[in-house]
Amino acid sequence: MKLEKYRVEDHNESLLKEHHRRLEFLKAGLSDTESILSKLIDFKVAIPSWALGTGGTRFGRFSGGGEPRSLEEKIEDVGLLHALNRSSGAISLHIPWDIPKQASSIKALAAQHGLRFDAMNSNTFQDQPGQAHSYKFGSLQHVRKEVRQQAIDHNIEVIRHGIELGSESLTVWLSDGSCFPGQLNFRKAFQNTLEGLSEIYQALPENWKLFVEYKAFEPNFYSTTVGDWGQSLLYASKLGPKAYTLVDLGHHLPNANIEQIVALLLMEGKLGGFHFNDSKYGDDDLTVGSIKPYQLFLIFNELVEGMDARGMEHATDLGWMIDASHNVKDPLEDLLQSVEAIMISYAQALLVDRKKLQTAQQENDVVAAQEVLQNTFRMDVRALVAEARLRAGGALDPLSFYRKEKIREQLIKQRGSATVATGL
Ligand code: PSV
Ligand code: MN
Repeated sequence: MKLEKYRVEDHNESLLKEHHRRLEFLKAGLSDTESILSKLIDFKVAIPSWALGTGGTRFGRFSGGGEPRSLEEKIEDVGLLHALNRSSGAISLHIPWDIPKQASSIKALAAQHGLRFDAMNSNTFQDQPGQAHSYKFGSLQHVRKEVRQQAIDHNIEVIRHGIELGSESLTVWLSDGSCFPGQLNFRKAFQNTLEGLSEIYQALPENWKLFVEYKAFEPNFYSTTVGDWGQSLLYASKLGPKAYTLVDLGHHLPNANIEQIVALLLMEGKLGGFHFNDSKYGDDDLTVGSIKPYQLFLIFNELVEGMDARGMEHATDLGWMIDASHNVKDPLEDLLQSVEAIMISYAQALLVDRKKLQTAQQENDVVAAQEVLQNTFRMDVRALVAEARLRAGGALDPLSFYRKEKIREQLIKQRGSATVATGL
């Protein structure tokens, strides 16, 4: 489904007056909005190919209809998001859920929508039909060499797919671990995993990065072999300069101080990328910013501060991706909300008065430091984000446009109401 440009222009026209009123009000209280606007325009968040269908739980899955039936349709969906918000200019594929049959035509289709391929994701947490060895007791950690080798070969194949598509990174998330005390020799599991990751690392092209994603629990509930940022950093440091830690917001133990983790990983030059989502209890995969928006802002605050301290390019030096898939919303509406939440937090973080904050910190003025952060967090920056979208050719209010144009209804008409996208 392709958006007619004039429909977006009509939509923008109808909202322009009110938009200008809000923007002028906001700008009146800010000193330099142009540099912030250009950063917002440059910032793109990758959409995972598995978030375009309704997510399921082990209790069931309730498809909303019109889900993409193929990789081509997933690319069309991300293209649609990008046309609306101009901030979703990349797609991240999971193999084997989305194996490109003909890489050149898939690449060309993505380019037509202005999309590039972000990190490739391997999958050694599920058994695939016809697979020789089971991952029931882990993949890279496995006690048997042939299982480890199968997992290594799979990751190398994922890299090959990625090269054909122009991707430049591989994210490895392992569900490896144990469910009961005594099941695993922790040291041997670590060493096997490191050995496997090293072989995968050797297969990376020169310009590629390897992201080692950690997760404290699920599907293993006693131990996880890449369980936290410390373990991930240990692997990444031993592997070499192309290996980095990837932070997924839902993968921590309750109340972890994620902003501090981010700050230290950045300081060490070992933060590679991000999986955004939100949660109340664990890896809930809810819409970004729907539960803990202040935490999201605090994380962005550290990201901006830490990246600036190292002279990094915000838009390109880290991998930015959403990783969510829940079961009640229209996935495209959910993704529009998630990207908006990310842009709002990023904009707010750019507006933090760093000098004032630093002075407050130096003077141990706890109250003033808190005021700096909370004053910024309470600022309504939506007009600034909308202005960036407008200048980039997107819709002033993507969600209302999506609803008014009945995009889901059109997708259902095209694809049917019983389609099921690949993924979890
Ligand atoms: C695991 O929970 C995870 O966050 C990893 O990134 C996976 O690749 C993704 O979700 C999809 O299942
Ligand atoms: Mn993830």
